[in-house]
Amino acid sequence: MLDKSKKMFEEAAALIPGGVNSPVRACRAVGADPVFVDHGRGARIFDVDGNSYLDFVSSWGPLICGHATPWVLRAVEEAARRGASFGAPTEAETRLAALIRRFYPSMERLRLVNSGTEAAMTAIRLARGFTGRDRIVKFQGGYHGHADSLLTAAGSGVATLGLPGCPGVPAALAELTLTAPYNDAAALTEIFVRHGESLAAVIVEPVAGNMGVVPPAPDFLPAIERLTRQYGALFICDEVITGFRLGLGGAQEHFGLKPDLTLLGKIIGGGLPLAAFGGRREVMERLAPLGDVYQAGTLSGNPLAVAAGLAQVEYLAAQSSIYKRLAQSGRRLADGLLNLARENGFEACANQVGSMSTLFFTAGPVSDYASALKSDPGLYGAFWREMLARGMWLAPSQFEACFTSAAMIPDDIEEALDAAARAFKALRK
Ligand code: KE4
Repeated sequence: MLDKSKKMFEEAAALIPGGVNSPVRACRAVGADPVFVDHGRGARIFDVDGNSYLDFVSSWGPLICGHATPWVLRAVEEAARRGASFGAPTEAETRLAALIRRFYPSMERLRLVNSGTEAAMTAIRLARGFTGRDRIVKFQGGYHGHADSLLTAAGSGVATLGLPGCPGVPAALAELTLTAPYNDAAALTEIFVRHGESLAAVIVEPVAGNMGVVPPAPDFLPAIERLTRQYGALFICDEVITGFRLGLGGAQEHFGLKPDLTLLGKIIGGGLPLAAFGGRREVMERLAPLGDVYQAGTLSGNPLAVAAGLAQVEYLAAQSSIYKRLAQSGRRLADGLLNLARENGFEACANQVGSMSTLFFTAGPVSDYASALKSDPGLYGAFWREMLARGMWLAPSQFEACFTSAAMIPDDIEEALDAAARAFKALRK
């Protein structure tokens, strides 16, 4: 069934640590070997052994409209004919920046980079440079890429692999990152009372996606906004997942936020390596060459990635009814999986915001990292394997988001729920 994949995995493992170029793809947490992909088309992904799956990973978020969309393909092909990279500005970068700012007016100035990690790393450096302060605050289970300052109590692959921390990050640097439980405004207030004058920034996923999906409590994001303003720290809103996912204006539109800095990624690259960071003009203009905070990149604003991102975002802007469909499919999937789990006698709860959701194998509720950790990862792994065998491609980790895509039709969600019904029955034995 997965013979070619197994062979490719062995070959890869002889060259690439763990056989993968990003740890969370390793599928270790779900007791499996990674499945090698041959291609994707629309809502489905096809492995090298000819098996097809409904794709609920969406490349970890970027493919909100599914695989190989005609509009992205056309845009990338046209751009490639003009040359892949120039190391000089192109007008398309300005067009993408303008389109982003149209939906994220808080991003008065912005820069295009190649990954969410790069965007987050630079936003932290910029906040430290602008405020002259060194400490930052992140939340346990939050993941903002793998920059040194952001690996403390990180979610996503760090949580998936149960890594206690990260050797290689100097203690002197790690101790400048303070953490609080997600959704705990009181704990954050305590940190500000004690350290407020030395805090450069608070960085948060406005809807957590890297401890599994956890929505913000009503008082949480307003508390971050209020405290950062009161103490002169910057509010960094990490919308790498939620940007153009929850709606065209992301979480800051959904919750009425005005961050000092915002991170975007994934969807704005249309599947190619592109991310962005931006915010208040006086902060962003501390960046070289205007200011003295340095950030750079050979392939920043790369023409192929920008072409893909423009095509994707322009499509979403023209088809904004997509978001209503995505919210309906996200709700149907989350409710359906939860009902099936409970009908089959499994302790479970589910969180869902728009097209992103997580079924947790714990009674719940899951409102932060500590409660997410009460999930049964072994049971999640068994469920993942049963679903894979029935043509469903789920995130190989309890601590990730499940995404519905606009390429899915209601029958696809029903197909997934039928597969889950059979998977849960198989697990009951
Ligand atoms: P990248 O450096 O992986 O492009 O982005 C880092 C990042 C920043 N902020 C948020 C909220 C993120 O979710 C991410 C990356 N997400 C993970 C999965 N949730 C990427 C998957 C991987 O590491 O392979």
